[in-house]
Amino acid sequence: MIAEPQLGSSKQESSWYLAIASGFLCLLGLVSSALGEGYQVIDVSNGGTIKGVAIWKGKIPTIPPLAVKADLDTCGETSPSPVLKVDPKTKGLQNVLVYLEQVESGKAPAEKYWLHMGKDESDKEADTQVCQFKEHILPFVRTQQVAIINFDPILHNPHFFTDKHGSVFNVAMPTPNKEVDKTLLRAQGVGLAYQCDVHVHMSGYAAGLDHPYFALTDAEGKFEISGVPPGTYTLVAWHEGYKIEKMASSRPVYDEPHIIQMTVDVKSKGTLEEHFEFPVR
Ligand SMILES: [Cu+2]
Repeated sequence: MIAEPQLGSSKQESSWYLAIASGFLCLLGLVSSALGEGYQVIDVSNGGTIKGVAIWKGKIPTIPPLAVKADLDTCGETSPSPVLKVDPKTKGLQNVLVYLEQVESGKAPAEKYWLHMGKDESDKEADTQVCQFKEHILPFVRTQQVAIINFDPILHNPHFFTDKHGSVFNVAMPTPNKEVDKTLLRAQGVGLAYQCDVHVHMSGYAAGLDHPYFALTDAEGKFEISGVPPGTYTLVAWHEGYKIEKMASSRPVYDEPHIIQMTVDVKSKGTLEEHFEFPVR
């Protein structure tokens, strides 16, 4: 039996383990990108751009607010549902994760990817809300740090899971404005659940990717991915399920995500425009 690297307690040991393991796979001539270390940062001077919009077609469902079960004095009795945000004017759908499925080399990832919890009283422009994750969908590059901060004066407990529902990271954050940085190598793939253990209405989805070619649609459904090395890729547009199938431990369990896939051919310095329509069923 091979011991699984434990993150956190022996980071250095894990790094050595990973370095040795990926070196071994290279020697065998196997793909070494299984853990994200295979992505190579290169200078992309001739990169193309993929941009476009995600649109909600048909009637916009009304999603009821979620009941709050703890810290009602701070959080209120209900919280707006985060699962479906459609701009009534443009029908633009927010929080669609648009990403390239596999990229071997390209632009550098960000140093950190942020997850904010609670209301940032010092920054009125920050679009943060009490007892809510600002980043309901949180894509990040697995080799980089995820920086987590809680602005609220109450305990939030962000808890990340793998695609097999194993626990990746779980930390109590009782102190307002204190940043915790963590590398979540084991969080691999799209649609990985995360939640606050204290508040059943606080949940979201992380996406641990090996490369930085992804974007979230904004309030009008728009997205843009730039600096893409010329080539043929699979482009995916992912949106979470929004229908509550059942409740489990007072938490809503939603139906399957809505996924659109297509092949795109990115030309040197070219711009592709794509239009996604949701829902897909
Ligand atoms: Cu919480």
